[in-house]
Amino acid sequence: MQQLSLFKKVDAPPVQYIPSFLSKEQADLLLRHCLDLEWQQNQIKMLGKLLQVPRLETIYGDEGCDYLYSNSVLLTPRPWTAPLDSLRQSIEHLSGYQFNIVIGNLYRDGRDSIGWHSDAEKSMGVKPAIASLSLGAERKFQIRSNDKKHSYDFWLGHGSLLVMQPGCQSNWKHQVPKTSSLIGRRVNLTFRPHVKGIK
Ligand SMILES: O=C(O)CCC(=O)C(=O)O
Repeated sequence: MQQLSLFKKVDAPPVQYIPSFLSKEQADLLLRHCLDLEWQQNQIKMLGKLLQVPRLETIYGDEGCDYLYSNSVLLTPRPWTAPLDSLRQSIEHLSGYQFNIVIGNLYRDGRDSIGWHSDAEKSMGVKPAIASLSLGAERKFQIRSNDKKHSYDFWLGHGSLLVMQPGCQSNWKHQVPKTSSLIGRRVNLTFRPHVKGIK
């Protein structure tokens, strides 16, 4: 399996990118399944204002793994679907990490995005590993060091997997910026650990 590891390079983010984690046929099937999941338009409180999150979101996972982010959006998991659970097991097998939840983002077109952030919610425990699977339209994923001295761009393609290793969230931020290109839908699934009972 072709795999790109940057994390042995000095000043590179601790990530591994596997462009063809899924075959095209597997990725097409999974995309169809994901488009039928329960997606919701959430609102986030920022600077005292309630704004629409610029993408649709969903969460599946173990019971008791509610996920609160930005002290504002609470996601309560639905039970695993069979395809998501089987994907979780393949990713656990490959990466050696364990995951209790998967958060989905549906980017309807190039206007949908996620801004600079790190995923450091207490509910994931200390130094979580996060595995991010992409389906549909290719989008630019940017990652930069907290001191802004180092930055890298990845083009996350259909069926690819990006594993953010422990420590990545403490020292690096990432985003998927808006684009004016006419592009189609993209689904991103981030498999995460969760310390049950902590929000
Ligand atoms: O869509 C992506 O590739 C990134 C998603 C992300 O950063 C997140 O869910 O926290």
